[in-house]
Order: sequence, then C-alpha cells, then structure tokens
Amino acid sequence: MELRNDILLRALQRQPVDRTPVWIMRQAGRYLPEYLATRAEAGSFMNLCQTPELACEVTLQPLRRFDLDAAIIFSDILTIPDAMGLNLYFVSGEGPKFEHPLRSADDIRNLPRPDIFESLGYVMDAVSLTRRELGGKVPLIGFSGSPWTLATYMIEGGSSKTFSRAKKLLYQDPELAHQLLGKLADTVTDYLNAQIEAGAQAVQIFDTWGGALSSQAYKEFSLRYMAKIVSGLKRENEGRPVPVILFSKSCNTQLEALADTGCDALGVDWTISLREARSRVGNRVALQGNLDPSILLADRAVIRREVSDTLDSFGNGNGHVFNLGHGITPEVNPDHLTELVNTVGELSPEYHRE
Ligand code: 1CP
Repeated sequence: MELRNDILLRALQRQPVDRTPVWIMRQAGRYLPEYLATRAEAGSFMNLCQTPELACEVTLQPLRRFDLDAAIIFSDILTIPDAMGLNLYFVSGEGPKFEHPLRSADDIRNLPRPDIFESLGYVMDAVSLTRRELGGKVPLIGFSGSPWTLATYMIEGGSSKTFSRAKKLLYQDPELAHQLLGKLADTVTDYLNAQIEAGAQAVQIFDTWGGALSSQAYKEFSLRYMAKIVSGLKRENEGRPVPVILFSKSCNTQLEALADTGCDALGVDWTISLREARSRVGNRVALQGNLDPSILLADRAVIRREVSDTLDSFGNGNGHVFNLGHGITPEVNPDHLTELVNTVGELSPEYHRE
C-alpha cells in the first residue's frame, strides 16, 4: 500500500518537505476520554496492550482528532521485561511494578533471552493490524526502551527517583551489569527488527533515564548498548529506509556522541534550544522535539507563541520533526493539542521554502 503522507520519514532523513511533520510522544493516552473508555473496556492496561484490536483502536484514536503525521503503536517499554518472566502489573496511582524484580546475581545470570514471536507476538500482531487499518494514511512508528532504562525498572521493581539499586549494580559489579545490558540489547534488537518486519516504518528507542548517569557511566552503560542496537537493526524494509530515532532524556551533554551512533534522528528535551542542538550535531542527524509538555497546560495564545518560537529556534531547512520534549501528560485538554498541531501546520511552511 502506498504511503500517502511520508513527510515524517523524509524529515527523519533530512530530506526536503513542504512543512514540518508533527507527532506527540504518548499521543494515545490518558488525556483522551476515548482512550480511558477503551482501557475500561479492556479491563487492564496489560489487557489493552495484549489485545491487538484494542491496541490498534487506541493507536488510531489521536489521528481521528488531530492532523498528526505519524501513528505510534500502542504498547509499553515494559513488555520486554514482562516477556523475560518478571511479570508486569499496574497498581493504580503507583505506576508499573514487577512481580519478580531482579534481586540477585543469579536472577540476572538466569534471565532468558525470550523468543520474541512467542512472548511478544501480540505486539507484532498489533503492528500489522494497525498498518492495515492505517491504509497508508501516515507511517507507523515502532518503539522499545533502551537497555539501561529497562534495567532500572527491572532492578528497582518499578519506578524510582534515585535508581539506587540499579546504579549500585553498575558501580559495584560492572561485569554483571554488562551481562544484563548485553542481554537486553540483544532482545531489544530482535524486538525492533520483528516490529519492522511486521510493518513499523520508523523506530524510536526511549532512553528516559539516561540522564540519571554521569557522563562516563552514560557512555559505558547506556550509549554503548544503544549504538550496538542501532548497528543490528534492519534499516530498510518494503524498499524504503527505516529511520531510527534515539530519545535520551536529559542527556544534552551527549548529543554529539548520540549523533555518532549511526542513528537518523535524536529526540531532544526542552532544556536545550533546538538552535544550539542543531549547531552541535550539524548535518549528521535530524532533530525531534522539543516543546515543554507543560506548555499545553497554558492557554492557546501561549501555545501558539511557543510553537512559533520552537519552529524559529530550529530555523530554516530540513531535518526537524516537531514533538514535545517528553510525553504528553494526563491533565492536558485535548483542544490544546489541536492548537499545537494546527499551528505547526500553519506556521511551518515558511521554514521550508527554497
Ligand atoms: O493508566 C494507563 O492507562 C497507563 C498509562 C500508560 C500509557 C498510556 C503506560 C504505563 N504506558 C502507556 C503507553 C506508552 N508507554 C506508550 C504508547 C505509545 C505513545 O502513544 O507514545 C509509550 C511509547 C510508552 C513508553 C514508556 N513507558 C516509557 C518511555 C517514554 C516516556 O514517556 O518516558 C516509560 C518510562 C514507560 C513506563 C511506564 N509505563 C506506564 C507508565 C505510567 C510508565 C512511567 C512510569 C514512570 O514514570 O516511571
């Protein structure tokens, strides 16, 4: 099926487009009443992820409301540890938890490399169903967590503010940490390649907690494994390149090193201007971002001004994908996202004239 709107894929490769493409991290989610209704119908978050028809439905919901240039498959980064036997569950108000977190060296040594098709086949089914339902309207993005970000949840047993246990492992027993991260990198590579084969047309790696590490530890325990994954990915499918986006939150000091991994694009948060980020990475990669999600809590005039400033900060030329600097939050009024998306559509063409 022909892809009718390919501006996301073109921008990720720094090719000419006539306006800046836009999608939003966590665009399907709790700020949408229709998402909450489908989640209630599913009974639980995991059931929603594991039922391809429902995962497909919530993936498509934001596209019915907003003129977005991509869909991102509805799933979660924590499906990998779940498939490795840690058993993911959600306690409302507390976020994700594992029944069997990694508590000993043996837990890490015995961690299986899962058969992706057997244990995560529901994600690939959701990807191929969603591709079919999209009918070439916009590309579908696949994703995974980075090995380090996944490891934090697996070691801590859930969310954490300090990452004490995970960081202790890195410093106390780096060899064991490398064993874990290596296994995760292999699994993430298999998983993303399976999503690509199922129809994902671009992929993003979420390194949400990369910013918790020192510069040196980041290179050794996070960046290195993302680079390994990038080099193991299938970079072309259906006769088209499959762009790879790395989003390492709060890692702006690492932009040059991230650009050297061989990825196509970097997600950037709002703590650096796109102007500065662009001057540092030059023409090596495209940039995706970077509006502070909290701006969506302000009124429409503020949103318009901030979108305009963000476009202006990147400036003229190719290689910008508009997005937030992190996921959209549950309190956002969906009409404010309409304002954002429409403003990008209205103001961005002037940055793409020859
Ligand atoms: O109650 C609910 O409905 C669950 C909320 C929720 C949602 C909507 C969770 C639990 N996951 C998701 C979907 C999700 N998670 C997507 C969907 C695709 C999209 O529309 O973008 C994606 C890409 C993720 C990725 C994800 N999950 C990340 C990385 C991205 C990020 O925002 O940093 C992380 C860290 C997670 C873990 C996770 N899963 C869910 C929650 C609430 C969390 C965060 C917990 C924490 O802060 O530690």
